[in-house]
Amino acid sequence: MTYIAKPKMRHPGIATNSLGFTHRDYEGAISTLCAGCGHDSISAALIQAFFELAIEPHRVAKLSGIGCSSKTPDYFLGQSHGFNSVHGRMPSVLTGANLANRDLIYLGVSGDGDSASIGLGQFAHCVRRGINMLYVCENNGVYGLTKGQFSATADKGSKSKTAVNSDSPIDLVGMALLLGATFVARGFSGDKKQLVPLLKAAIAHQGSAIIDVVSPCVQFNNNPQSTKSYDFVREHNDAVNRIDFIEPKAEITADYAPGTVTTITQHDGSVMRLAKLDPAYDATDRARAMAYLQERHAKGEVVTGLLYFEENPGDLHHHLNTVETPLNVLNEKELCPGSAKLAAINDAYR
Ligand SMILES: Cc1ncc(C[n+]2csc(CCOP(=O)(O)OP(=O)(O)O)c2C)c(N)n1
Ligand code: SF4
Ligand SMILES: [Mg+2]
Repeated sequence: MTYIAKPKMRHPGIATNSLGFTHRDYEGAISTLCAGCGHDSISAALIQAFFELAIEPHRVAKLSGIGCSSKTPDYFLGQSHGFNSVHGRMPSVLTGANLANRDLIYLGVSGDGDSASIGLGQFAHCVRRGINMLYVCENNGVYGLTKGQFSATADKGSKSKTAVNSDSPIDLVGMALLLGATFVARGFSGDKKQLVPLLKAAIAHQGSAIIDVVSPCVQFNNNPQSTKSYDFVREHNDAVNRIDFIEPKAEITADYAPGTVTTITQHDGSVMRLAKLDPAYDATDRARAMAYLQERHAKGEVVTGLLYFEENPGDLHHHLNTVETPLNVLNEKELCPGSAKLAAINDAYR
């Protein structure tokens, strides 16, 4: 069975958010993934983030490719728009949907095979175009769905249940930095306390937000010699900061020692408070972030936290100067104003 509906019964005293929605209103079908799969923890973190942000589910469009990770949008936000595309092709479908209707909140869910192997070109172009989206890569270093072959994010020398990887890894975080993403973070499915605020801040970000989430595959890549196992990440996690996310209307209370906290206001008025765990780390310096990642990777560490952030990001609509009205509600005359107008535009380029 690939689809199990959840029972509709709920506790009468269940907590609600400011819209009156319960946690259940942000859930989906019952997961059919392996018990203990990191991807299920990411789904739970997404449910919590959207519930706490009190976003109406119909305002969200969730898109994915193919893989265990790409199946997960079925397990959260059951009342949102959803599109399960072809392996590695989610970014172009998301780009098209975003161009047609800028009013939705776009959530791309992908795997390391989906994004770094077959879909690497698609990933690169959608990041460099600055699509306003949250792109989550659920990174286990293997193709879980097709029984555990190494993906392009597997570290050199890392061992899965059946093989040793001899290729150099692709780091999607490093690529996202290089390609101009304006919000770049890495999380760990086993650290919900860190992941939920990162997701919330990325959803509020009005630009291209990429979160690579190390998400162990318990079936094929959770053995002690794997660098994507629960134990390895717990032992080698270098968290550069802890983020607090405060919504525009919420009261800001200070409970950090001065000098260790950076406060950043986002475009929508929400505030991120960054408690620096590594005082030398500056999340607004792209070049430094890239160098830091390389240095720590060479030492065998997995850097997590908010790695780079741009306060006024701009997005593809901003770059293209499109109209505020979503294109999908414009009528034919507005979309195609006729040959005289076209001739005038062409003349302007002569
Ligand atoms: C065009 C195409 N090529 C290959 C496949 C076979 N296939 C399905 S899922 C998958 C890999 C999934 O890996 P990943 O994106 O890392 O997701 P995971 O299952 O690990 O979460 C592959 C190779 C496919 N479905 N379509
Ligand atoms: S095969 Fe791996 S990635 Fe797929 S559901 Fe099982 S644990 Fe998760
Ligand atoms: Mg994978």
